[in-house]
Amino acid sequence: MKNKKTYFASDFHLGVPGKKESIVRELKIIKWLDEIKVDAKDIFLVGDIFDFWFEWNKVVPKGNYRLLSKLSEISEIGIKIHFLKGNHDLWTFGYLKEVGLKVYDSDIKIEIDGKKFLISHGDGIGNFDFKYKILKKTIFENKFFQKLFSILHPDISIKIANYFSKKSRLKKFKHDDNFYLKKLKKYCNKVLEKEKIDYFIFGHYHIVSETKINDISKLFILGDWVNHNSYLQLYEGKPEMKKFNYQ
Ligand SMILES: [Mn+2]
Repeated sequence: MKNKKTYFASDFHLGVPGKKESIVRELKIIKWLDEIKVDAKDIFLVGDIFDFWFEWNKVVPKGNYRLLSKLSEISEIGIKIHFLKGNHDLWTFGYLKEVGLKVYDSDIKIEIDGKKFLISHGDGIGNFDFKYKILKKTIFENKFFQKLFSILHPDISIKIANYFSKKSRLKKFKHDDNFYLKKLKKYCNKVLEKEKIDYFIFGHYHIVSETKINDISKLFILGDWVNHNSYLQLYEGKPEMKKFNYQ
């Protein structure tokens, strides 16, 4: 049983809505990590772990110490931790590697337990949200704007970022869950025209969902840890959506 399982979770959004609530959530996540470190081989953090993260050349944001040190401890005992950038925490430039995480800039295609996975934070995929896609390409992922942002004093830039991050969260879910599910299913089907994928794993939408795409393929949306405490467990190629019960 030891170190046989793979775990997937996303959207911790640490930092919001305020310090107090965020620390409660952080401690809950740490309890979960302590529980799964007993049998985990790989842990995939599928984006938006931090509600806002930005790294300057010589400066990282305060906070999140407990989670970062727990992740470091876990990686040191030999569990691989994979960190996919989300739309809230894409500005990491090396520090998280020091913590022991393997950081990915884009989607992961990987084979685990003989199954083919496509793992993605899930923002900006599929045939919708065109405005956001343009914004992401031209501003968020733009080196020039990142440089410009980094010139400001961190106390000021973090304040600005938090303002926009709150605003984007309020605007985020224009449509209901079914709208996104339908669009994501369509996206999966399109991918399947070109290659075989057993399991699609997405975060971002704060929906907990296990959806059949066809006889072989399934789509899992990981939910979040703001409302759901949800995660996916893979054991001997069998995926299972679970919820962490925190006393
Ligand atoms: Mn997101």
